[in-house]
Amino acid sequence: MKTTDATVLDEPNIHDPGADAVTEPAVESRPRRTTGLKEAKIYIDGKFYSETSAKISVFDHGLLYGDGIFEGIRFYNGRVFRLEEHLYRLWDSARSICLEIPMTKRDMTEAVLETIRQNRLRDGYIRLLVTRGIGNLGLNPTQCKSPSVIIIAAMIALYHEDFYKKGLSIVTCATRRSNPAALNPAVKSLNYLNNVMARIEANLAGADEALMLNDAGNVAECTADNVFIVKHGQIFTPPIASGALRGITRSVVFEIGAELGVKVRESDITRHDVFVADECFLTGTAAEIVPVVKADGRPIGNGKPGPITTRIIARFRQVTHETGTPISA
Ligand code: PXG
Repeated sequence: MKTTDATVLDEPNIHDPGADAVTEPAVESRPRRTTGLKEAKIYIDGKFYSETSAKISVFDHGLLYGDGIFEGIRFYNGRVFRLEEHLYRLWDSARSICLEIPMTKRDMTEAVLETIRQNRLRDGYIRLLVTRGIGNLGLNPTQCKSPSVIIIAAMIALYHEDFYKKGLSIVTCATRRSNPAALNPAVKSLNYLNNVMARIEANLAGADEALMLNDAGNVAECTADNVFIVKHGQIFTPPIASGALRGITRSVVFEIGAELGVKVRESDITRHDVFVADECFLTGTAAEIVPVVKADGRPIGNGKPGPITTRIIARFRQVTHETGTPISA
């Protein structure tokens, strides 16, 4: 598949009534400009489309069965952060579900970079999906002959600085992290309904995030973020076997901990451990590193972001701005 000669198929609507207008075409009920960009160009299978013309078939098993995989990637200051690791995880997800990604990692890298270039962005977010492709209405994927690759670049809705300064509240939810013997949560599949259900629980409880436990009752992670606690100067996070995703931001915390001389260890964590922690924080591509100051109504530590969390956030910001795959050709 060629990725370098991609063209923009649909010109942006030159009669666009403007950003504040709410007029929609009669058959379009989607919100417009969901990328936050005025003239977004979305990559589908080697070509670029405008936001309103970027479409996939209703017979794509990604839609019919959630049969597909995804990655959420950030770029900062003209560089894509940890792109190689995201692609490795994507390829692992694909292998696990017997999905053959129809291009090489090198072509995928170029497709991601070209999508960012086409959208003239230096800082933002990439949603990369590979769907099983078009099949019939049965779930058997053997009819799906050609997987689709979709790359969406968006402006990232930056969280308000208060979010990082004041910290979040989390609640334990009843929805468990899926058992690895069912759909292994290590697969970043297009079926995220389990996490969506957990997120709804947090919303209904008026909390910022949901803490998800595994079948053993230990902490696994939050709905789109890994969990860390700090106790007696050491950092702990649940192991992958607990159901935690092998988060890329999580792995950066291990590196920063080593740099700062703070031990970071994998260990089973219970709700009790969270309640009595000195500090707690979450990590994920979208949220980056964010302090947690309340769990199930209990203040964590003194109810304010802790000193180790604050140091890690500061170092993380340097790392994200100084490293990564350059976007410019
Ligand atoms: N846990 C889960 C279940 C995730 O899906 C993370 C942790 C954090 O991993 P990274 O590699 O990002 O540090 C994720 C991340 C989004 C979005 O909208 C991202 C994720 C999941 C759902 C939504 O950006 N993935």
